[in-house]
Amino acid sequence: MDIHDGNSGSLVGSGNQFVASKVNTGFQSGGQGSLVLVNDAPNLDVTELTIEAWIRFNTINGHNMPYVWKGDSGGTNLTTPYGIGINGPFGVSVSPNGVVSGTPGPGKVVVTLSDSVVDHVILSNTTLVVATFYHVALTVDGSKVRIYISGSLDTEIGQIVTLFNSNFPLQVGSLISALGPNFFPGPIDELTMYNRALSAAEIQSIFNAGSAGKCQ
Ligand SMILES: [Ca+2]
Ligand SMILES: [Ca+2]
Repeated sequence: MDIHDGNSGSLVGSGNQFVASKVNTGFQSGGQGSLVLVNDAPNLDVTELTIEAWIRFNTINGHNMPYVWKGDSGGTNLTTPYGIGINGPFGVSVSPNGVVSGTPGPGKVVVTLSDSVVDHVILSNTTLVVATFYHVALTVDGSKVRIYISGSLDTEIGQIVTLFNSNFPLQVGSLISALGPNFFPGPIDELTMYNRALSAAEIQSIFNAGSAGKCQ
């Protein structure tokens, strides 16, 4: 897993594999508790961000299918400043003060943001389908939250929480907890995080690079 600033990830759990993917190979979780773990570091404590990656889920397998999560091992919303995944068949749940924007449904992109007091869950307008590669980008700029799918703006909503400093590790592909299912069933490729919101033009250009990859 390439992380430009040198936060190295370690493989946790069994069945981790690197599979043929969008740009050469990508990481694929072997199941619940099989992930890339990146320790907490100051450069992961951001107030603005972009998370972008090529993803493909091979099935709809559970409550949620997180592919990036910065919170506790069990997936408690108020422990994570940011998380992104694909919604499963059982909708979403938030804490008593939480806010849900959009309509849950299997195959929706689901974003979780929190300031540790309020959780804001945002769902994409578009429903993604199994066995298909999508480029998905989340941007948070301090006032708006946007989800781009395959280079085009899909969702834009007012930001209601300021991302807080979490001490939990970044979990890629699955939550650490053995309870589940809460893992992403397919390849995650070219995953990149930025400490600013990329522009629509920058995201379009990454999407257009396609299987050539943005780093080549
Ligand atoms: Ca790759
Ligand atoms: Ca931290």
